Amino acid sequence: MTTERSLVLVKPDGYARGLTGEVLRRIEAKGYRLAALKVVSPTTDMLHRHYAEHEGKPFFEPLVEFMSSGPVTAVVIEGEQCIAGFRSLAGATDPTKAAPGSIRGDLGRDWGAKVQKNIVHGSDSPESAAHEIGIWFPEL
Ligand code: DAT
Ligand code: MG
Repeated sequence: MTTERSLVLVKPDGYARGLTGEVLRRIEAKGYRLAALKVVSPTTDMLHRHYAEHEGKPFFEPLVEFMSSGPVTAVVIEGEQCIAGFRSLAGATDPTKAAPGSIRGDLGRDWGAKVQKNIVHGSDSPESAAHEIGIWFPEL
């Protein structure tokens, strides 16, 4: 079995609040390896490709606008089952419902915006991970 990789983003809210280190700490404490890491100001083209599955949904344009609002930290993490493992560390999409102990549950909240600002993104399947790593790390 090959070691799995996942694309993690510390979103503009997490970056602006100085939570990048806390997110990386949790990933490393869990035991995953940081295979690549950079601070990026994403283009709308990158974000449209990254969030293509959500095109047409009511939160799509607010999501792209939010993700364009400042730098993000993009990370490739590595380890057996790290895709599911990071989704578990991240917690539920809605930060109000995300369990305490998870990144979104401990560090996120509802801010009354049209899009949920929930600190982190993590790939949801090996196919998404390969697609997303290609967008954020074309050099890999
Ligand atoms: P996840 O990031 O947990 O994989 P997703 O892929 O369904 O969630 O959605 C992408 C992002 O869009 C999510 O992190 C926050 C936002 N979002 C999702 N559903 C939403 C909704 N119903 N209302 C507002 N924002 C939403
Ligand atoms: Mg998703």
